Amino acid sequence: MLPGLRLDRACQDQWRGSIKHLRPNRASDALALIRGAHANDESCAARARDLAFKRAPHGFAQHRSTATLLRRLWLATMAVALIGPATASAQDRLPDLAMATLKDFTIERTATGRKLLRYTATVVNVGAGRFQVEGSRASTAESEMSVVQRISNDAGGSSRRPTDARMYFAGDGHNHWHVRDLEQSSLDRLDNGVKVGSGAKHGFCFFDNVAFRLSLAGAPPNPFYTTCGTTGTVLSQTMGLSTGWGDAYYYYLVDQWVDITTVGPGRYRLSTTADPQNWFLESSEANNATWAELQLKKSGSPRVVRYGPPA
Ligand SMILES: [Ca+2]
Ligand SMILES: [Ca+2]
Ligand SMILES: [Zn+2]
Repeated sequence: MLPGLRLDRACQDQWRGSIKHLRPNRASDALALIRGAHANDESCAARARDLAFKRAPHGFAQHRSTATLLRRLWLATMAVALIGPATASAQDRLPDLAMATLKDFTIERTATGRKLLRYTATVVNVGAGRFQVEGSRASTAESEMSVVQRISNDAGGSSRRPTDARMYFAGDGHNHWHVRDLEQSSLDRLDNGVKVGSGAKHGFCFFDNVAFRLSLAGAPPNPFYTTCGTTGTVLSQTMGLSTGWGDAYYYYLVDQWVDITTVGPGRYRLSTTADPQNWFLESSEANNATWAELQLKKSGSPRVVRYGPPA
């Protein structure tokens, strides 16, 4: 069996386009595809060879120079057939975003007379797999990057999944990359549910900076993701949260508040939701929000009445 042969969804994504353009029995098409496959991920190469061979078996036979290749193709095809069922059942290891208990509620009165409810929110990954997003753009003429989610599986492979999420650089006085609206907060009246405010923060630069639950299977003992990228000119940027790790936005950070200038004393619920637009695939989409019920006073810090479910 050839080493490293594996089928996964990433391969299919990677080669679907090329394979579609393969003309039956055109060895040149198939050879071009195979050469490309060799230059890429070996695990995907087997898949590509297999499909190329199926489309152009006679074409190959006409090429004397491809005799060796043909033998390899047979091996690859057999190997794929042999290990196909096992690897086809490779299970995705999905991340699971959730919010840790909200804390550090404080009131800021600004020089311009505004009243801001500040708080610390921590997004965590409690899933079996890492949460990884990959931004990319064609050139620096594009100010934003489109974002794919990379999903790992238990066979050691991974696949890429397109999303509607966007990445952008700076914008909040920070020279780093942000994923827009990874979290969203809402302040609602407790008695009638009417929304009275929302979180001001829209840009999220995240990485492993809070050890949240390292007892989870697959949680690395040390941070794996350590930056969200500080170079504005790059064409691609990866961000992520490992299993068991979290990323905290502390109450004193830029935009980490809800404006309550016109909100009177009383009871309110502050809710924060991870991935509110559901751009990212997770093992559970039902645990993404947490909340705290607060007694807002005329003056002084808010009192926490009770907490919603933590991650
Ligand atoms: Ca979740
Ligand atoms: Ca989601
Ligand atoms: Zn920032």
